[in-house]
Amino acid sequence: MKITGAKVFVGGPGKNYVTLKIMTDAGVCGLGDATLNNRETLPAAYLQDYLVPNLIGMDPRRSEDIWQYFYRGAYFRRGPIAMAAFGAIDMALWDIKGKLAGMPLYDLFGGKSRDGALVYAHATGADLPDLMDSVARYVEQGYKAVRVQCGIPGMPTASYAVPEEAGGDGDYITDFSGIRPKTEIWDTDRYMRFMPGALAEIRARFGPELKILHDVHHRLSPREAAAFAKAVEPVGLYWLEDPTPAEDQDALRLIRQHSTTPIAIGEVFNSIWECNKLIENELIDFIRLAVTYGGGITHVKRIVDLAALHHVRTGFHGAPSHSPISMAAQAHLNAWAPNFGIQEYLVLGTPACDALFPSAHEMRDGMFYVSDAPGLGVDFDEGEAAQYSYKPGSHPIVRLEDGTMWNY
Ligand code: CS2
Ligand code: MG
Repeated sequence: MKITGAKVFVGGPGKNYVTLKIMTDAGVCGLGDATLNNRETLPAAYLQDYLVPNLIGMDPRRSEDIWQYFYRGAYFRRGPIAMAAFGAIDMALWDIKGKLAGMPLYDLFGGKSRDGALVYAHATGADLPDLMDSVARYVEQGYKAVRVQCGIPGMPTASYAVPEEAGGDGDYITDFSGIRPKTEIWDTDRYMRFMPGALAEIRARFGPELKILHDVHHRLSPREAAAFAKAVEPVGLYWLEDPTPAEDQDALRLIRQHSTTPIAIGEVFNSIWECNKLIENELIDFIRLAVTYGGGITHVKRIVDLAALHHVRTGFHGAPSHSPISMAAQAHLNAWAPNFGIQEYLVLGTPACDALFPSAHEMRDGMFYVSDAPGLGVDFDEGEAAQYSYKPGSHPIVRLEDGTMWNY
């Protein structure tokens, strides 16, 4: 069996999805997602210029060897751009594998460990009353877990994932107002003084059952993160996410020494080598790598297996920057993984998105039910895709009030 061709598409409704379609002489096609939010054209170029020409003629069933060929053959291996490109190819080859076998991917991994996978939604508010209304709306819709992000009194601009005005939710992930990013101003002291109390008020309002998650988004030093994690211990968070930049994996020891608040890290990582110490030393409770820029199913499944040995559960990244293709790949891993935790889920199901990526996956009562169709269980409508193209856009950048560059 041979790969006969591959196409790369950039664009989508409100997102620069990077979609890979691999064709074979068996008449079976596979789909992959190479969307790297904020830098979408780069994995697309890596695929088009270097990887697709080499794919032609390869046997699509040899997904492991093809992964090794591109990873080791790159020489300058790893990094989000390369791993997103490898990841898309890997997802597409697994999709083909499932279609050839007539089986949904979860069956190829070892079968289902659960029917429904717990998901969490993104509640946000310009201030605490606005956030409370947002949480109430998701609880009303049946969500059992909600991430909460709040405007901080006195903060010079809106903070991460927070609307400027009450009632908005906006697309805080990629701002398509051009390639020059907007600037967000951050002040840690105001955040540290306000947020623990806000989280306690949310717990008091919604009771002990609701799973409450909060994303610090890399903004604190290890010591500040330890103090914050300690302060919110009584809230009983489901997880505190990215409390401090985790390139310095050892920094997480300080948090562990001061708090039992569960820690989730990993969405900015792209290989096992960036998180193996966090997992082996049990410095985190959830690993968040995304199948897309985590190098695809083959590589991320290795990380899930390592995590299972160390009581670390999965909590795959699932921001709007992920297309329904990688969300489907993660949904199959979520159905199978013995150490599944939770899946981030921003409502992808707009009519335009469903028209571009038809699938039979289901979301109800805060649980995601993966399709039983062979392969990934998601399709891609090239006719729909023709109306979309790349739109320059970028995340904001963040500065402190004195102008110092900070972490977005
Ligand atoms: C966030 C992401 O979903 C999350 O946990 O950290 O939405 C992140 O802000 C974006 O992926 C950045 O592109
Ligand atoms: Mg995050």
